[in-house]
This record gives sequence, structure tokens and C-alpha cells, in this order.
Amino acid sequence: MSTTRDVELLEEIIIKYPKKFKVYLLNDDYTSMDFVVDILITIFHKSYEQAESIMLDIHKTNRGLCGMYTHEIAETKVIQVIKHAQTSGFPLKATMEEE
Ligand code: TYC
Repeated sequence: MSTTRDVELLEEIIIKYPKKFKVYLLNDDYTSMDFVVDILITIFHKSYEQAESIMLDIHKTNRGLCGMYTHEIAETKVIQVIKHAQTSGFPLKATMEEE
């Protein structure tokens, strides 16, 4: 049976350690390298050098880690990537996974 103290402890743990989600960009044959670099700079706040290195990593290995966020922020980043790609005519996709 759980006590009030157990619930308080659980709440404390939940508040202190919200789940983190990894956001990945996926490779495809059509999105331009420049567009991916731009997405990494504007949406994931990477430097040009970091963005270029992550983009090349995705190009070679098929996916690349862009950042780790709380659920709501990760979801927003995925939506921003997909919307921006759609309006620019690229099939670029992003996914999120629990840490
Ligand atoms: N493979 C793409 C090309 O050769 C570049 C690319 C890199 C696309 C990363 C998507 O997430 C991506 N133009």
C-alpha cells in the first residue's frame, strides 16, 4: 500500500527528472545538404560547423541525433522540421524516441 510520503517522493522524482526524448533527422535522397544544415542551425541552434558535421553523419549513417528535449519541446521540433520541409518541397523527416 502506498503512503502519502511515497506519493510525495514519487512526485518529487517526476518533477526533478522529466523524461527526455532524442530527436533525429533521417536521411533521404532528395533534401539538399544546405537545407538540412539550415534546419540544424535554425531549429536545433547548432553552429555552422556542428550542423555540417551532423548533416554529413546523417548522410552516411541514415540518421543523426539533433538534440534531447522534454516531450513537448521534442514534439514541437519534429513538427517544425516537417512543416518547414513541406513548404520548401523537401521530404525531410524527423523522429523522436524516449531516451
Ligand atoms: N542525402 C541528401 C543528399 O545527398 C542529404 C541529406 C542529409 C538529406 C541529411 C537528409 O537528413 C538529411 N542530398
